[in-house]
This record gives sequence, structure tokens and C-alpha cells, in this order.
Amino acid sequence: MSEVLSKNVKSMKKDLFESPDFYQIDDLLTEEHKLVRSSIRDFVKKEISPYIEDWCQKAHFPYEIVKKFGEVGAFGPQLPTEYGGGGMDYIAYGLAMQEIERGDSGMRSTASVQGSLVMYPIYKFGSEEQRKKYLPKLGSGEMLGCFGLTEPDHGSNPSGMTTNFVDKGDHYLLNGAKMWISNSPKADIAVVWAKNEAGRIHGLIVERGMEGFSTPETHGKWSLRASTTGELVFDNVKVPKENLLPGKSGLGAPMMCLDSARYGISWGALGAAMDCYDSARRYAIERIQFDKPIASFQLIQKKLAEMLTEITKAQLVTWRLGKLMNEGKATTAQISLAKRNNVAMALEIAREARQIHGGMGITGEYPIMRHMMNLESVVTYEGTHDIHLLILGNEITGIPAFK
Ligand code: TGC
Ligand code: FAD
Repeated sequence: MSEVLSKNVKSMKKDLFESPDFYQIDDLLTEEHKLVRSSIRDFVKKEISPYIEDWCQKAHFPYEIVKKFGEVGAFGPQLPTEYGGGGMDYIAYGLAMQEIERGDSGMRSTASVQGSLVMYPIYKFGSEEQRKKYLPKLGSGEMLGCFGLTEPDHGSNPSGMTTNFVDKGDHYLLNGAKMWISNSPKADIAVVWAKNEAGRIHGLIVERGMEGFSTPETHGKWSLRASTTGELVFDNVKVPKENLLPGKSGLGAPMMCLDSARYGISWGALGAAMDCYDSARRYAIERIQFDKPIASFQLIQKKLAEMLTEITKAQLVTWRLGKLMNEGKATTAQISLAKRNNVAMALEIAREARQIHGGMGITGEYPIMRHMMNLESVVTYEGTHDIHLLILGNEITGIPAFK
């Protein structure tokens, strides 16, 4: 560790986080759920909180966290153990995402992309050979993956993608480019969505080292600075035929992955909101102005009371959605409601918490500004705030307003 880094780490405030549970939602959790939550919370306090501010200030992706995430079971806790997962349910998965994003949204990105957008499609649509080849290594953190759907000219409308592959007999020839891809600069493999000659979307596993495949990093982000983001460029890449995911084609395949990841984000955003609320509550009690704790002023109490109200509502929505996920009954629109509501709620709480912290709220002494800036990405990726509104509008009216 560099001298500057270790000095910063030593000066870092202790992570004092305590989660709010105003409606005793713990009573709805199993012992296994609580165990997952406490083990990931301890992990975050030890492996992320002391360093995250420094990583973000330096826009540094801590690659060593990948192996550690694998060891603590953060990759695919909801997938079967024989395929590298944790063999648990969707509420356990949600709680893991909540705790990691409580630490930092960029760290949760690393974990949720690996679990929901790389392991899930290989598990769900992959051949048995593909599952055996990749999943154990992805689950253990020996390998890092990324998910390529978005293109420079096709973000909210992925069905317009132009990345394509042509059947060359003994291999496919892949051309095109993806943009805004989490994990891409360090990924060993990419699950890439591309059109065949008939215009049908398929998933392909592209491995680092394949000729013509590059992953330039995207610099200058003000958000998710501890997460690495980049492009995927395919210049006549020869992809072996056995790397095509055989189980499903069409836009529905990546959309199913997004259902799982968006669900995880709804829990993750809750974690960021809880951290902002917890920090604001503590700061308000400690900070004296006009000879009193600022917590004694009604305007501050209003902010805190509204934060707790919104967190409690979101906790109930995510828990119920988790039960529906476990039963295989959750719909895309239900997931959209939770992702959209919880991210917007977390962003609003981060802004209010920033005000409660006064000037200190803009510094790295407190996690608030970092959460706020991170959430500006979370509100856009995995379907923007407005796209989720339109998914709900479609559900309510039966009329798609996208086009
Ligand atoms: P549409 O006509 O509605 O549907 C096309 C086909 O797809 C099927 N489908 C689904 N199937 C299963 N599950 C779902 N959830 C499905 N959603 C759609 C649908 O049935 C249809 O099938 P078929 O057989 O009839 O052809 O599609 P559309 O082109 O009108 O688009 C709809 C829209 C706009 C809602 C959708 O494209 C969308 O959600 N856009 C947002 C794009 C997005 O979310 N991108 C995310 C990229 S990945 C990312 O951001 C990762 S960040 C990770 C991190 O760092 O944490
Ligand atoms: P656009 O689609 O151009 O949207 C711009 C604006 O127009 C938005 O406000 C949107 O709501 C609005 N808009 C668009 N269409 C409509 C409409 N029909 N009606 C009303 N309003 C509309 N993608 C991946 O594939 N893999 C990843 O790992 C990944 N990681 C990401 C990491 C980060 C940090 C970021 C920022 C993005 C990431 N993305 C990833 C891409 C992300 O999913 C897209 O940014 C997102 O889907 C929006 O696409 P866009 O940025 O092209 O915006």
C-alpha cells in the first residue's frame, strides 16, 4: 500500500453503521438471511469501508476485491452451489446486494454484474460444458466477467443493436462495439449480445485474448469511481461456435438477466439510502448550532422522519418482491417499480442527508456525496428512471409508449 494511501486509511473514520428496522422486518427474515446479511456487513466494514473513499478519490478499481467477493459468497448467492453459486434464495441475494451497496454502489456493480449478468445467463442459457467451464471460476472470483448489451447508439433501445456475427462454418465472425460496460477493462470474459445474419439476438461468450477483441477503459467519471467501466470492441473476432449460448435467443434473453440484476439493485439502493440516513441521524445528534444539537430543530426532524418513512416503505416492497422472486412469480413491471422507486428514494435521501451534514456533507469524511454521485449512475443504468416509468405505463394501459 502506498504511503499516502495508508495515511488516508489510518485517518478514516470508523464505520459505525446501524441499519434501521422500524417495522421489525427482521421478523420476516430467516436465520440464513440474517447470517448472510451479517457476514456481508462484517466483510464490508473490514474490506471496503476503510478504503473506499481513497479508491474513489483516485478512481481506482481494487481488483483484489474480486477474489475476496468470491470467498465471502457475494457472486451469485441465489444460484446453485454446483454451478458456483451459494444455493440460497432471492432474499439472501437481495440482502447481500443491500450490504455491499451500503458500502459503495460501484462495489455492488462488480458483484451484481458477475452474479446476475454473467453467471446467470451462462447458468440459464448455457450448455452444460459452458456451465462447467466458467461458473465455478466466476463464483470463486478466479475469473471476472462483464455483460455487453448497450452500444454507443443504442442504450434504452437495445433491440436496435448493430453488433453482429456471421457464420463462417467452423466459427462466428463478430463485429461491432459496446459502451458503458461495467468491469470490462479487467474482465476475463464478456457475455455479449449480438445479431446473427437473420437479425436475431444471441448471447456469445467472448474471452480476453481473442484476436481483434479489446476493452478500452472509460475515464473521467464523477460517479462509480471505484468501479471500472469501459468499451468492448470487436474487430473481426473469431468466436468458437461452442461459445454461443444455446438456451435462448431474442431480446427476451438479456431482458431476463436484467430482471435479476434490477431486482438486486432495488435492494442495493436501499443499502445506500440506509447509510445516508444513518450518517445524517448521527451527525444531527452530535452537531451543535445555536447551542443545541441540530437534531432538535423541527426542519431537521422532518427530514429524518421522511427518510425513515421512505426507507421503511422500500424495505417492505423489496421483501415482498423477494418472496415473489422466490416463487417465480415476480413480473418485469413489479421489478421496474421497485428499481425505480428505490433508486429515486435513495437519491432523494442522499440529497437531504447532504444538507443535514452542511459543508461536511461534500467531503469524503462522510459517505454522502459519494453515494449521491454513485446513485446518479444507478438511476440511469439497468433501464433509466423514465424507461421504468414507461414499463409500468405499458403494464397499466397495455399500450407501449417507447416508440
Ligand atoms: P419489447 O418489444 O417490449 O420486447 C422484445 C422482446 O423481448 C421480450 N421481453 C422479455 N422477455 C423476458 N423477460 C423480460 N423482462 C422481457 N422484456 C421483454 C418480449 O416479450 C419480446 O419478445 P418477442 O419474442 O415477442 O420478440 O422490447 P422493446 O424493444 O420495445 O424494448 C422495451 C424496453 C424499452 C422496455 C427495453 O428494451 C428496456 O428495458 N430498455 C432499457 C435497456 C436497459 O435496461 N439496459 C441495461 C443494460 S445493462 C446495464 O445497464 C448494466 S449496469 C450493471 C451495473 O453496473 O450494476
Ligand atoms: P439514452 O437511451 O440515450 O437515454 C437518454 C435519455 O432519454 C434518458 O433520460 C432516457 O430516459 C430518455 N429516453 C430514451 N428513450 C426514451 C423514450 N422512449 N421515452 C422517453 N424517454 C426516453 N450497459 C451494459 O450493457 N452493461 C453494463 O455493464 C453497463 N454498465 C454501465 C455502467 C455505468 C456507469 C453506466 C452509466 C451505464 C452502464 N450501462 C451498461 C449502460 C446503461 O444501461 C445505459 O446508460 C442506459 O440503459 C441508458 O442508455 P443511454 O445512456 O444510451 O441513454
